[in-house]
Amino acid sequence: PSVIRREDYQPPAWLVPEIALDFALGLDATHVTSKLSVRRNPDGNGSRTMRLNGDQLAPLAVRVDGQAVNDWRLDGPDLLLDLAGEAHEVEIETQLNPAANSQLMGLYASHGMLCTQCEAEGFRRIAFFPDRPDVLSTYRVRMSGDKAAFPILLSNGNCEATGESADGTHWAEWHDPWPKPCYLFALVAGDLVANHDSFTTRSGREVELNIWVRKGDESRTQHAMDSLKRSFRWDEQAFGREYDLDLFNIVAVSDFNMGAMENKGLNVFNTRYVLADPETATDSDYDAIEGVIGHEYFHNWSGNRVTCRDWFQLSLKEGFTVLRDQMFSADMGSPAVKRIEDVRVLRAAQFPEDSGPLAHPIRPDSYQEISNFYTATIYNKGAEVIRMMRTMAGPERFRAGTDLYFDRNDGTAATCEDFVRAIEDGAGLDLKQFRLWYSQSGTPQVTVTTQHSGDTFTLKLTQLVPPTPNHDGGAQPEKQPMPIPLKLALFDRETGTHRGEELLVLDQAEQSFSFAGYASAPVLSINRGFSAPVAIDFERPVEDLVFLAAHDDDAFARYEAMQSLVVRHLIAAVSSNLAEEARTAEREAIVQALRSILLDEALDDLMRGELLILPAEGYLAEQFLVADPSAIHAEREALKAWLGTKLRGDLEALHDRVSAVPYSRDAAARGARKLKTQALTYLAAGAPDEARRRAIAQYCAADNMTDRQGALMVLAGLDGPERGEALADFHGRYAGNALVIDKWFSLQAGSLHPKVLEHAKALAEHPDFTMNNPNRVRALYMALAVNPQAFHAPSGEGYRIIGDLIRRLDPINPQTAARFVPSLGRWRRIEPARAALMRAELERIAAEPSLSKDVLEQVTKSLG
Ligand code: B3K
Ligand code: ZN
Repeated sequence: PSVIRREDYQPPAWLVPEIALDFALGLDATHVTSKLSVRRNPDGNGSRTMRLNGDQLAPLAVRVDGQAVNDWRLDGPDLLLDLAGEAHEVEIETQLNPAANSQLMGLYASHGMLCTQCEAEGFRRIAFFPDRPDVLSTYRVRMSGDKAAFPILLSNGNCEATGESADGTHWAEWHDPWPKPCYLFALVAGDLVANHDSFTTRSGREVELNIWVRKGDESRTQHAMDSLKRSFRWDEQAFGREYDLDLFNIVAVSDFNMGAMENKGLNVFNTRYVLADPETATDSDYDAIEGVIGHEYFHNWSGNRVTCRDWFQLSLKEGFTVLRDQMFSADMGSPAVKRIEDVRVLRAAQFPEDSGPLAHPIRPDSYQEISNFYTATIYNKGAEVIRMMRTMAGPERFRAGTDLYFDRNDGTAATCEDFVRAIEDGAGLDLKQFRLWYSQSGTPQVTVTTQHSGDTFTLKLTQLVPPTPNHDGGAQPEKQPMPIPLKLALFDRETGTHRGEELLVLDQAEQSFSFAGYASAPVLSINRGFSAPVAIDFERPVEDLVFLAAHDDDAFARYEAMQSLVVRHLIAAVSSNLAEEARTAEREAIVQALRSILLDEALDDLMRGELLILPAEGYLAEQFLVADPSAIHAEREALKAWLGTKLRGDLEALHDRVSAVPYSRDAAARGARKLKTQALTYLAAGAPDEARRRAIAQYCAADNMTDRQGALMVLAGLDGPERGEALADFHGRYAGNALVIDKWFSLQAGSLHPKVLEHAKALAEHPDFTMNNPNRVRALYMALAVNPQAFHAPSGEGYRIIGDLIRRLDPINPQTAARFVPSLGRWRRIEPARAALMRAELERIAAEPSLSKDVLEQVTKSLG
């Protein structure tokens, strides 16, 4: 397999300042004519040869400066052309079959509509072109097609002309004045209706906003539109960024490989991140829509106006834009709750990446298939790294840094180094050593020990960045210490208060920090707000955790204390070094802590809900060098049952209280709904009959999807006739609503029911299941892959189901298939019997004769 390396970067020999594309549209035959004005790059290597990337394209005609030529040649999928002069016009014709494009990259058909996905390397499936992000062009797009089939014709920028022909076709011409790389090109043609609105920017530009959906879906677009307008306003206020066109279009597509795509002026979205109403979308769905709408909009500056020089710089736009969307969502809702959720995602998705066979730095040094690098590391750890710079600089100075970054790099394809330098210069920080965060992979482990003598409290901190494989010759066996910003506070045990938060930067392997004036030993609260994406190892008395769980004024730290209390108990219980008496004592400590959270009147319900969440099994597994998933599952369920039994009265009272809160979208009502289902979850473990009764009542009374889905989730995990009845009712009620039917699949595949694997196999045969829709595939199989008791069934059947899926899906949609490999790739960290089964499954995949580059890279790295 060919490996692309960051150090091999060469500027392009030829630039394409302008491109004109002409599409004669048809679902199974689209004719494309591309006219490129090309110019020799003064900073290039001077080669006469222009490389035009292609992927399954055949050139029907090639013209240079108007003359047909035939001295072009193919180099694999690419077309090479020798050009003698300084500037030429290159024209190439190709023909595509969008209906046959099941990969959903390039131009494809979805429910009779045509749309594109070009990032990262999809444009080469549409036209021969130097498909690399450092070639920026202004685009003119003309498209024509049957007016009845494609009444709406959209592309980037502004529509400049439209017309009709006598043969029933019509056409439109679009022009985007902003130069862009081809990965930001988009085209949509279909029978769509819009929610129209407008936004006036701070300098008075009137922007037309449209959210385009299939007929019948328009009533579910208002939340997305409101989120879009809030995003426009927020980016002006928080980052000084204003929109730069008169039109902003969003199109919702139901067949889509990921969440959404930030094409200039024409964002294409998975329907999942657009459509919502209370009846069909949960509160989490609403939050996700707001976050993704914001994310794609914010890319207009962090991604489009300033783009990436090469794909190694992906985190330049993705890490920064994730940070921006996190800050936006925090400002729109509860910053405390948002921070806790973001850390939970990081720990669930990114920490395992960093400690597994696919570990890579946020700026990788090599890749085989770039689609495999749209990871939690690039996105979420990338955001954490920039957040640390912000923490060290403070908000104002950080803003000066980002202003400088946008100023300096506007209109260019930049690097992570450009970003760091702008923050250094604009914020006045020295980030020399900090750059290690870009090149070293692995989650740093910080060990804390404390000492108190006289009136001085001393903190001894050590850091260790574990070795990581980083394939293709880039292994990182030894790491250097990195600057780790740690926010901390020292609490007085008597008063429950502290003297103010401090920021320490640990930048050596080992360092001590002393604090004078503490006559009695304070309680340390460290890594407050999760100021650094590290794992903290701190042996401390249980009383201190109980104290912090009750008193810490930093919401994240309070959550963390609660989590630690549970994590350390479960680790001890799983490692079976807990005598029965100690186990009971520890469980009782957790009961007390949870009870005080249930009863604390100062807490809002959204935050109370966070504090009630038990650490995920995946996160617990991470705490072991080699994990036994059955033991973790059993201990965690046993604790849940214990809590459900001991707190039954409190939980029933809670369920009664929150069930009386009427539906609204305000924080109090959302908090009530979150707790409603959490109460049921604990009761289901400790008092199943009571839970069943309440879940049925909640299901029947539900006037919103949050309550209905929550109740159904609980019922789906329990036995009894109500289970089947409720599932059938749900399916019948929402037949035809693909996003809700996805939930129906997920709930069953993700359930605690002992027969979950049997259910999953039956679901794969259900008439509503299809391998051609990524949302449906993920609904069934991703839910299963992240359901520990199903995936890790001792028989290996869970592994087999996921392995079979990968092999069957790869020829249809390699990008989506490759996303399932990392679950099996964790074998080294799982007990030996299962590890062998997981490995065998990977080997079975590897033995397939013609694997995609995507799956092949993930499988070989996971085995290697
Ligand atoms: N930039 C796109 C991701 C494209 C993924 C291609 N495999 C969405 C986003 O991050 O906003
Ligand atoms: Zn993004």
